[in-house]
Amino acid sequence: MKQTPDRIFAQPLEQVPDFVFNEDVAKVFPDMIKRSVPGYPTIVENLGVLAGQFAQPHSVLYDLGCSLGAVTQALRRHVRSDGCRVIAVDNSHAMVERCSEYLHAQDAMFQELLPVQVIEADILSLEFQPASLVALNFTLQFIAPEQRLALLSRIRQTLLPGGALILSEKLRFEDTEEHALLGELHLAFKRANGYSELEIAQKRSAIENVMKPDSLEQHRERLLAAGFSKVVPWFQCLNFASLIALP
Ligand code: GEK
Repeated sequence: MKQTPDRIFAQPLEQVPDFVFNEDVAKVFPDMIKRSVPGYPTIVENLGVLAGQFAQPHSVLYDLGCSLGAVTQALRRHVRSDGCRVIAVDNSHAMVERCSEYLHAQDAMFQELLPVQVIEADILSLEFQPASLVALNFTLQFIAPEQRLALLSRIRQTLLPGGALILSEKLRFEDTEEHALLGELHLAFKRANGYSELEIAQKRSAIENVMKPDSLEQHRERLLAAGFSKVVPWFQCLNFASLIALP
């Protein structure tokens, strides 16, 4: 399927507003995330593969901050346990509307796909059901830092034995040189994907108040404080990484 190209920040803006997941973003999202997040297609596909190892029969799998449902689709491709169902949640109306359309189109075309419920809700006020897999694929970084521990603690409590949380995030680095180097290399990645200096600068200024990355050390400490027993990084590409957290 041809993806609509992301040109959101291509024209000079007098004032760059804070980034929001609105209709304009939802329209170009697959192109935007692929050209902005190094390793995104690999993370999404393998998140499905990993989920296949942790999913317990007859349990719920959560895709939190699902956007257009890329992770849910990977779960559908890889999870083979009996009786699982996916609950995909996002608080952006535009995302949820498109996500539901895509997933229901799949339902109409293929049989025996995992059932999916798409919910428009804030994950901070969601009542979790017992689950064997929770995916937070580049979502936690948009949650206010002071709310992150409480959310992770509730996710920990909802996880069944044998299950896992898979957490993907942009990272910051405590070593200043490492932070600067990986930041520069990320800019090179964006330029190589066709973003202009203007687009890069305007996107950065739109997102800086909205998305607050943590370091790997902060993630590990917070996950342990939330009650997880083990934190295992399984993927890193430049300043983007994904972790498995075990209950
Ligand atoms: C993917 N996982 O394609 N409650 C619910 N949703 C939220 C909240 C919240 N409090 N805060 C932010 N979101 C996807 C990509 S994008 C990452 C995830 C990115 C949602 C927000 O509306 C957006 O759709 C998503 O989290 C973050 O694998 O754009 O860098």
